[in-house]
Amino acid sequence: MSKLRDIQDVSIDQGVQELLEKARREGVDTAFDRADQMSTCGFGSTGVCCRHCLEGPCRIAPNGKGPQRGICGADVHTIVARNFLSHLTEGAAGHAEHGREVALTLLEAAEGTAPYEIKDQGKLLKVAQDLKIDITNKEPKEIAKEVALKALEDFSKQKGIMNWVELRAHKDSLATWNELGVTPVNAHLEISKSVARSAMGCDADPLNLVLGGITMGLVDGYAGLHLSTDLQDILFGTPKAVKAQYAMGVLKEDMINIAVHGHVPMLSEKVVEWARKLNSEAKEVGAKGINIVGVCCTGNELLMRQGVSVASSFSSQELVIVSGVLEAMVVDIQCVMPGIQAVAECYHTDIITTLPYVKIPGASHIEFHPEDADEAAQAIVRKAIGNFTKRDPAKIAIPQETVEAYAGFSTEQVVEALALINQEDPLQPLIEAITSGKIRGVAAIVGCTNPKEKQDIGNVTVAKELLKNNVLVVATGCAAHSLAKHNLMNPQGLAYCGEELRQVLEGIGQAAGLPSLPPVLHMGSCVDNSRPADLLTAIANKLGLPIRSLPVVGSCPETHSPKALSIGTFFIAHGVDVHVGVSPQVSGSSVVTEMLCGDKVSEGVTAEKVFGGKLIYETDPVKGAQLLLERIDSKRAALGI
Ligand code: MSK
Repeated sequence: MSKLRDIQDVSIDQGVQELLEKARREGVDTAFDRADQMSTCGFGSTGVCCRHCLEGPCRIAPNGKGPQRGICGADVHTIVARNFLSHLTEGAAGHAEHGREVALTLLEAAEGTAPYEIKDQGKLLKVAQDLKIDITNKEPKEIAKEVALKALEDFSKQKGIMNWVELRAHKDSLATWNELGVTPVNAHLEISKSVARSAMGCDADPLNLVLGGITMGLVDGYAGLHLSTDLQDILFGTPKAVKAQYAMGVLKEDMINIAVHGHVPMLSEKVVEWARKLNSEAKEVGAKGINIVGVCCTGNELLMRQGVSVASSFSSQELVIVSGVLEAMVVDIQCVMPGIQAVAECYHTDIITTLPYVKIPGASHIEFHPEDADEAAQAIVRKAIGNFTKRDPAKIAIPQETVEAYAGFSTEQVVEALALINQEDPLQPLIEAITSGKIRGVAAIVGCTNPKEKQDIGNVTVAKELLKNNVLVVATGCAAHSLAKHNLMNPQGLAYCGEELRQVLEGIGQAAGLPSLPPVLHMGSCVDNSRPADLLTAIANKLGLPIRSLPVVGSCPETHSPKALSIGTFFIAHGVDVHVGVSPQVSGSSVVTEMLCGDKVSEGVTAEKVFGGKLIYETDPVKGAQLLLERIDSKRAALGI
């Protein structure tokens, strides 16, 4: 058996270290330790293993020493490109399914069959008008129904382009995609086509396969990210600045703790509502009340709109249970480790799955459908209440540390803050700061944490390097958890900012009556990567420039999920350079690597030549940040600023 890492090498989060030590003491297996025991497969990690049919699996030998083609004759470039496309398809499908479920919920809310309000009527009207829906003399519910039906067309129409591409895409980016023939018609059609073309005996052209991957990035971006954010804001409210607490210390010994985990906010919003309503029942069993804590992106969704505390990002999700005070972990979709059930069986925690297509052996299942959301949420909260007295006092240990963080920076909230400086032209102060060099560029730090990496170190290091160099940083997903836990979303983090950036943050903050904006702006969950994209589109429109020419970059230092690859591809398709710190599993093909990572002087077709942005793979976060700064500077130079 491989040696396990010292706990200090697993995470830089003190609370995670304490709980991992406890888990090891109690003989509880976690993802961090399983990662240490898993040897890396040289074929899979370079993308050269093909499992698309039953002739194989086939593997291409490195350095020409062994088979150079699969049994069907596919060479390494076809195999790597096809595997890359499969990853992107999986990522896009996850987010598209998220979008479709939100659209159905909006439809049911509008028809009165699901118990949800329309919380942001202003956004509803704006989206409806932008979709060219006639809103004259119509009730909000009528308009919401038409918006929901427009959204559902993006999963069914057979001609034209997706409605949300027309709604949200920058015209120059769209012109490039149309010229290449990669603009999606509808999400399901494109995902189905992508699965079909990846099958044995279909698409064998690496370039064509990578272009298919661009379509998957756009499906993810528009049917997943933009559509989900827009409709979730309409249903649950557009986030505004909010203060909350992060880290494992948000668990409370004297309260009933319920973790909400996954991605889709329809159920978790109801769990929060019913936890408030059933507080008196919690007191009857001896608890002071009910404490909801967030994990992964469900955590981000509730944080952004309700200020709910966040306990854990992806890689340490099992350790929330190891605290011994978690009565229930409620999960929906994506990033839910099957391993949580085995951990829960060592404590009194109930794992509750809620969707018919996401189950875990041994877990409880309370099925959720929007129309009976209240009943499901009540049953979940009552199940947790029933567990409170089953705790084993000998197994309780809650790390003390919590960290204060400011979140809730939707695009609308950012624009509102800027409007306090220039009401007529809110984007102007930001553009002036970029043009003058006070803000050298803008970076979105996004994506995950990964059990095989030292948790938080990549996300935090890239952020600090960029902040030090006066780059404005926004964050989403589990990367936002890392940055919040390490004081980059509260005033303490201003110490990491370059002098000029700090002045800008203070200037905007003081206009809003605060000492400063936080150094990193939390824009939300994975699907909320639509928010930085919206901000970029607005800036590009204002300047009359394509997005590809702006000094903006993305970074995903600790990703584990194919969803991060499809989101990254969405940004590359706009001409934004994207850094990843974990192998995207394409290095087995020089051709595919060159297409994605090559520069302007590379031979052949590259993402940089076609779109103006490329993939940057660098495991060292300091070097990764330096490469991003170089890209920012070259875009500034091209603009003459
Ligand atoms: S939850 S996709 S680990 S960000 Fe969105 Fe976190 Fe990555 Fe899942």
